Amino acid sequence: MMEKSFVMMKPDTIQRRLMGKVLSRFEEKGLQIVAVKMMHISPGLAQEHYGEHCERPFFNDLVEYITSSAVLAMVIQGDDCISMIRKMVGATNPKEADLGTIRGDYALDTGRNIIHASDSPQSAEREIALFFQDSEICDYSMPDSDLIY
Ligand code: RTP
Ligand code: MG
Repeated sequence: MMEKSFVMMKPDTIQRRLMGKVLSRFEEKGLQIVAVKMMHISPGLAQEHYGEHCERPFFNDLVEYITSSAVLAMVIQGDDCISMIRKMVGATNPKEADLGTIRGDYALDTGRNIIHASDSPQSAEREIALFFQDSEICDYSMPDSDLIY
């Protein structure tokens, strides 16, 4: 089923100039980038986005990290892409993430783990609506889609 996922490169990715490499992985897989926005997240938006973790001991550090500098928010589209993107991202703790995943290849620390990706269709819908208006999501056809699907 065609799905949309919310994906966000965290501040460390931009600071370390890894945006292009990370973006290329999704393009090379055949996924379609349908929205991109560079932005500073406000503390309120960060708290809402990560609301499920509000009672966790790392919550304040997480909000501080994610609001510390610019992030790149994206919507990525593809067949069953939500679970596929989670596989490409790898485990939350980069030390446990398989090599070949984004976190496994580019990160060492859970607190600086490069990228966020929606973990379910419900999360994707909620997160896309938090960060993007419908009019900011671009519907366009790709000439190579017959080769990918
Ligand atoms: P994300 O939401 O950012 O895609 O990461 P995730 O699903 O792999 O992990 P999640 O459990 O949702 O945690 C959200 C983010 O909180 C930070 N974290 N720190 N110190 C800790 O034990 C700890 N656990 C999680 C990470 O930055 C994680 O990505
Ligand atoms: Mg999560």
